[in-house]
Parts: sequence; C-alpha cells; structure tokens
Amino acid sequence: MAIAVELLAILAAVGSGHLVAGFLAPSSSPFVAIGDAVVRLSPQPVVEFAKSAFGTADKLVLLAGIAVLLVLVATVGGVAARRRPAPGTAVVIVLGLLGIAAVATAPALQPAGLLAPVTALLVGVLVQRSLHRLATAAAAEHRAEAGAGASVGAGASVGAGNHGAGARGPARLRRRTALTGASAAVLVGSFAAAGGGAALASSGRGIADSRAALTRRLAAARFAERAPAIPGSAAFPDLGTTPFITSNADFYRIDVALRIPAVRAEDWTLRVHGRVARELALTMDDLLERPLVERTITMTCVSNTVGGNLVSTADFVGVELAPLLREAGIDPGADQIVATSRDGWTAGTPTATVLEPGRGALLVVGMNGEALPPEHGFPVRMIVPGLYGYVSATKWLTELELTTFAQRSVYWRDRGWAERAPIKTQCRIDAPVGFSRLAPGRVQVAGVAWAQPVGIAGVEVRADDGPWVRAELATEVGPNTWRMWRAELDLGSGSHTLTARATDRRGDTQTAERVDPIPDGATGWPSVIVTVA
Ligand SMILES: Nc1nc2c(c(=O)[nH]1)N[C@H]1C(S)=C(S)[C@@H](COP(=O)(O)O)O[C@H]1N2
Ligand SMILES: [Mo]
Repeated sequence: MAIAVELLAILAAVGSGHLVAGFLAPSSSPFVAIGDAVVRLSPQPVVEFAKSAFGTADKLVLLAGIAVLLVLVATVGGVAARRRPAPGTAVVIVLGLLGIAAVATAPALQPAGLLAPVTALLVGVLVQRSLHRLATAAAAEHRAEAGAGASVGAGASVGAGNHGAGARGPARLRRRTALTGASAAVLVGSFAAAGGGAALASSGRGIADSRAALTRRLAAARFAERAPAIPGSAAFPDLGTTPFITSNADFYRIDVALRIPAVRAEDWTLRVHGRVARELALTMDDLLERPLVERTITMTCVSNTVGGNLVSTADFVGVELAPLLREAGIDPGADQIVATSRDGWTAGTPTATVLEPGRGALLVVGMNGEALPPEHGFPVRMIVPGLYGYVSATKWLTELELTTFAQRSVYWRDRGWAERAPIKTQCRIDAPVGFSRLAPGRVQVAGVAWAQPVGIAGVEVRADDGPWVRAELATEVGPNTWRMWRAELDLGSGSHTLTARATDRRGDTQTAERVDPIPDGATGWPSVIVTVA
C-alpha cells in the first residue's frame, strides 16, 4: 500500500506539472525537462550510442527509461514510508527539486516555466501526505478488527463481539472506500492532467493555424527564383533508388529537442548581433519582403554512416542569408556565425562559407510546397548547401551572432565533433538491397551519390575485386543535390560483394578508408553482399 501511495503521489506530480506546463511553457514540464537535462549532461559516447541504437526513437526510449526509474524510486520511497510518511515525503521533495533544477537550468528558460515543476512538487507532497494518512487509518482499522476477531475466538461474549464489529465495520468501510476512491481519483486525474497538458502543448498554444497561414502566404507570394521541375530522368525509381525529392514525411530528422519548440510565425523574430555595425531584428514580415527563392537542396547529417539514410532532398523556400548579413555590416574578424535555436541548441558556421559567391546559404521558411513542418524547424531554419547539418542547419532559429571560432564554442563542438564540417563526397547502393537472392546473369545496380556543393562527376561499381564499371548517371538537377546512378554487372552463381565509389567535380574520388562519423563525417565505400543462385 505504501508503495502504491508513493507511486500515485509521483504520478500526480508528473501529471500536474505536465498540465501547468501545457498552459504556460511546454518545455517546462518537469518530466520532459529532466529528460532534456539527461541529454544535456550525458557524456558524448552515451548520446552517440542512443542515436545509433534507437535512431529517432531515442527520445521515447529516454522518457520511458525515466518513467521506469521513477517507478523504482517510488518503490524504494514506499518501502521506507511503511511506518511514517516522512521518508516518502522526502523522496517526493527530492524528485520535485530535481524537476525544478532541470527546468531552471534549461537553456531556454521562460520565468513562468518554473510554475510547472513547483506545482508538481506541491501536488506530489499533498497527495503523498493525504493518501498516506488515509492508508494508515485504513490499515489501523484493519488491524484493530483483526484483534477484535481474535478476542472473539478467545471466548469474549458474542454480544460484545457483535457490538464491536458493528461499530467498526462501517468506519472501516468508509475509510477503505475513501482510500480507494481517492486513489482512483488521483490515478485518473494524473493521466487526464498529463493528457491535457500534452494536448495543450501540441495544439492549444499550438502553431497549426499559424503554419497553415504561412503556407497560404507562400503559395500566393511572388518568387525571385523557382526550383526547376525535376525531370523524370533524374531518378531511377523503377530500379529501386529513393525518389529524387524526399517527401516531408520521409525526410530524415535529427535534433536534440525532446519537445518541438512551438513558435508562431507572427511571434517569430530573428536577432542578428555580435560583431556587426548595426544589430538587426527581423520579423516574418521583414523576412518575406526580401526576394523569395526556391531551391532543390540535399541535406546530409554528419552522423550518417556509409550506406545510411540520414540524407534527403527537398525544394526549400527562403531568402538569401549573405546579403542580409552584409546589411548588418560584418566585422572582418568575425569568422564564425553562431545560430541559436529557440530551445538553446547552437551551431557554428564559417562566415566565409556563408558569404562565398554562389553558395546560396538560406533562411528557410518553406519545404516542398508548405511552410516548414514543425519538426523541420518551423517557422524559420538555416541551410547552407555543402555543410553538414550540425554546423549550418539550425531549426527554430532565433538568433545569429557574429563572433569567432576562438571566442565561442557550440553544442556539438562541445561534445567532441569538429569545428568545421564540409560534406564529404559519398554514395549509397539502393538496389539490390543487401543479402538479396538474385538470378544469375545481368544484375541492375542503382543508387545515389552526393558531393554538395560541387556535384557528382562519376560513379563506379564493381563485383568483388573485379574491374570498376562506370555507372550511368541520371540527369543532374544541381551541384547541391544528390545524383542517381545505375550500372549493370554480370554475376555468376555464388556470393558477391558489390561496391561503389563516387568521384566529385573537383576530380576527387572518395577514399576507401573507413572512418566513423565522429568527428567530421564517415568515409569508406558502400557495399552490399548478394547471393546469386
Ligand atoms: N534546433 C536544432 N537544429 C538542428 C539540430 C538540433 O539538434 N536542434 N540538429 C542539426 C542536425 S545534426 C541536422 S543533420 C539537421 C537535420 O535537419 P532535419 O531534421 O530537418 O533533417 O538539423 C540541424 N539543426
Ligand atoms: Mo546532423
């Protein structure tokens, strides 16, 4: 019973905290904030392990892990509180203080946000004390009655025994009923509160209508430049290559945000500051007054392993970043642009790369004909073609600071990743898939290759240690996008390793040397093993 009391108290704390957070500031939910804190404080190898073991499910796994831990702590607290409530109360208070600390140290603290973990602590203590009192009373009644039963057996008068039971019975029933009722109410109330908080966070103060309005606005806008239509010859979907344009639903997603920051387009501002002659503060209206461009760009994550799928292509809509920065008047010594996300995440981009003529760095508002999806950075993100996402593609962008690499470090650099990270030339075999069984004879091999921002000049394929065969390249869409390729190989029966390698327009062929993604991107040739029979 004491364990159930402790569990219910913690559940009530989590639920009420989530509800208040839903009203005020979703990221201030103590449960989520503790998850965020775990991510912040985890040593880099742990975070990397979680990313590789669970992919995008890593967030769910983390929150589930915290839930399991809470159950364990509640059990310990409950056992300690079997006689007196104090040890159980202490456990609730410690957890509550942890929640407050997690919210208070979050990088994007909003002062009102502290109300959620404080509420959680108070509700947790209140529920623990009240239920503990009820449970103790019910248990005392139970013992007293058991004692009365024993004395009946020892020969006390039946009348007296009846009288005793008659007096205690209804009281015991009342206490039991009260305890059961209160427990059920706490249980249902906690889940309702948590659900309500989640609903509020995702819709009440949500961004759906703001996003829809921005999508309509972009559809009606005049464009200075549109992405050309993708020719059918740019991909080989019938051979099993990935579609040229990745749908928003299929676009890879990587970020450390447990909860997607909700910023309405009309509330969004971008501050450009630091080593500039004139600070800028831009609203969405300011941004959309600038020439709108639409470009097809392939984004790549530095964590992509050889053969992996953390690479996707979309038509992005935005405005050129370089002229905007020039208007602010950049100090020539400011070699780094630190871009900050609403949730406090940061990326550092070389200023020179952003200012490079023709680089096409963008502040992005649209993706494949809609406003940015919430998980891809609504309302505004940055994209710099040719750089891995962690040094260039800040989602939920709020701030650009002109500074130096010497002066300021950023999120992933603090965790052992490289300061600068241009995308490495790479390719992937999409067909045949690994471990296929194929009929002997001519086999179609197909895949994608990328070398932003210079583009792909060639791809070669071979079976085992055989001669390299030049692949046929699909129509090029642009140097900042991936390029599909296909080739035919003659395979006899047996097991074969098919290997590919790409050459970029600088004339560099990707190295065979296999290195891990950390610190600045994986290298090595992709290969698949197939069986011909
Ligand atoms: N705010 C924020 N922006 C971020 C990240 C992040 O963790 N937080 N991750 C970056 C990384 S590592 C990559 S690869 C890209 C991925 O963008 P996508 O999720 O839209 O594909 O976003 C970048 N922008
Ligand atoms: Mo990434």
